[in-house]
Amino acid sequence: MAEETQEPARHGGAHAVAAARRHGVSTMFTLSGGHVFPLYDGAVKADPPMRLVDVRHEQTAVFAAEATARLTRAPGLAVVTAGPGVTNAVSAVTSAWFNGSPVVVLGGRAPDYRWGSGGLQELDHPPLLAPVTKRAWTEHQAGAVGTAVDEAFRLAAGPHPGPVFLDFALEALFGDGGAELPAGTAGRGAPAGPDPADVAAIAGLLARASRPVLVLGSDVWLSGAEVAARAAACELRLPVVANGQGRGVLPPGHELLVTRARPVAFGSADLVVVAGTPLDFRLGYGEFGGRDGDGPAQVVHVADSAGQLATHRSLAASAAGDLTAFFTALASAVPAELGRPGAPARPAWTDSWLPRLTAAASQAIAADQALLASGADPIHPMRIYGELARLLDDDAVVIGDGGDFVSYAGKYLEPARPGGWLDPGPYGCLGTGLGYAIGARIARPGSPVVLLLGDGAAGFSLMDADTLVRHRLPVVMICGNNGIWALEKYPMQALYGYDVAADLQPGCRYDEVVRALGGAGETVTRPGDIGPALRRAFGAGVPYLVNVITDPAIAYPRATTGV
Ligand SMILES: Cc1ncc(C[n+]2csc(CCOP(=O)(O)OP(=O)(O)O)c2C)c(N)n1
Ligand SMILES: [Mg+2]
Repeated sequence: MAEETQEPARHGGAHAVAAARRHGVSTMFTLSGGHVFPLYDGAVKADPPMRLVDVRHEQTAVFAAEATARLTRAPGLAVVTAGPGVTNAVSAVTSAWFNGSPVVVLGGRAPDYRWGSGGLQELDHPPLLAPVTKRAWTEHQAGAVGTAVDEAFRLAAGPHPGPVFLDFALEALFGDGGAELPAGTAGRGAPAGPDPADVAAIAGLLARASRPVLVLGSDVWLSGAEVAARAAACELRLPVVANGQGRGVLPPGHELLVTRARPVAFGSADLVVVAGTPLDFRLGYGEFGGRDGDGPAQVVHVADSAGQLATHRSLAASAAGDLTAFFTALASAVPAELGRPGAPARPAWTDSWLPRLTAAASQAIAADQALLASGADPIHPMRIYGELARLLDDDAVVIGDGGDFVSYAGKYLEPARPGGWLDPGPYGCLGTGLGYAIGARIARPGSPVVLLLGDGAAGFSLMDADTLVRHRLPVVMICGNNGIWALEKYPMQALYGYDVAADLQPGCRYDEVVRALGGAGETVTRPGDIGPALRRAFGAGVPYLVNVITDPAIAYPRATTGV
């Protein structure tokens, strides 16, 4: 096809692509199907063309879009074909729903003119997607596709962010939408700040607290409040426990970072202020205090929007609205409360509570060192993290997909910067790995991307190492290969005294899978070989899987399975 004769496309697909671009989208993650061809044609013929990354499972496409959203804090885009393309995407859409990730999923759909006659993949998708999206609907008119996609992106990115699903009747996508494509950049309204009275109430509680703790969750990063949160914590000298993508808001070794002193911090606090994360199972459902004769703690919940505030437990106070505005206001409101009736002239917690937590955190970190350097053979999984921590750049993106293997990482790898740690979040869906790695590699072209895979987790998405190879996306993959589904095997043994359906192939060569797909890798069985293998992986410049055979007898010391 001669370029000079190429007409700009004007079908619904071209309108959809132009509208997505207005919202900053530069990559479309997808798996092919005839129902969505106009979206590809629109991407190819856009000026400049939109990058297409074609993957091996729709779930991977949506996970990649979600990783983009979680790392860039701008909406990600996935395109899936009608019927099975959409249903295959559902677990990943649900993960984005639980994580509050702005993701737009555009779906193909059987034509309206034959609806009800048994067309290929004729399924009404929105009712399936409605419970796990901010909105799920169908656009039927070609001329309205651009407006509908614009609306989808606005909704996805608005507070509280989340996935949006939109499918198009075949006629709408293939039909003529007109010559005028959506243009320019979509403006974003400034988010509303919290009610000053709510901030004042929280400041009053803090000024009167003896043993407060501030919890910083993923939404602190996702809403761009990490600088204000750090400033407020430092200004008020509040001990901080970090969660999810909030990890790294305070760097490792910071005197206020007491995540490793969690049992004391949560058990003995008299006030816990939780910002930017739900009071879910990861935070003991918001029940704090009560340790060693201490009374229950008062709980404050702060969220980016009112709908996110906990309703399952009573709160001493709460605030909803832009988190940057919240932290900025809090930093000046607390000093104003000090010295008022019932409040000391200076914060009560800096004398003994903060030093107690700092000491407990340092002690826990010191106690890890032996296992992080473990010479045990078979390999103790913590030795992998001891080796990895030495090689990680500050701007690395670390992704965890697995059971016990990733629990170790969550506890012992402390990210240097916020946003760089991607776990599946509260939906706990195995299989995020390759999709997150693909999205991360594209969103952070200058940063090392490390994917930690349990051997069980690897089975869900490892075929997408092929996508890494085809699209030249070098990622370091580390498989913690214990030959079992450890996070299920040990709990089942504890409950029943035996286990079933919990064994995998011992020593399976997942590195050979990646090699067969065109990448590289190796298997490591001795602790001293881990470091050199990881160095080879970081230097390889191609997708590389280090398959570390670990000791299946080691179970992560877990207080609860969350069930
Ligand atoms: C899609 C999905 N299926 C099943 C589970 C239940 N599950 C949680 S952890 C786990 C075991 C993971 O095994 P592996 O990845 O090998 O890590 P290990 O615990 O052995 O370190 C399973 C099956 C889940 N969370 N998600
Ligand atoms: Mg395993």
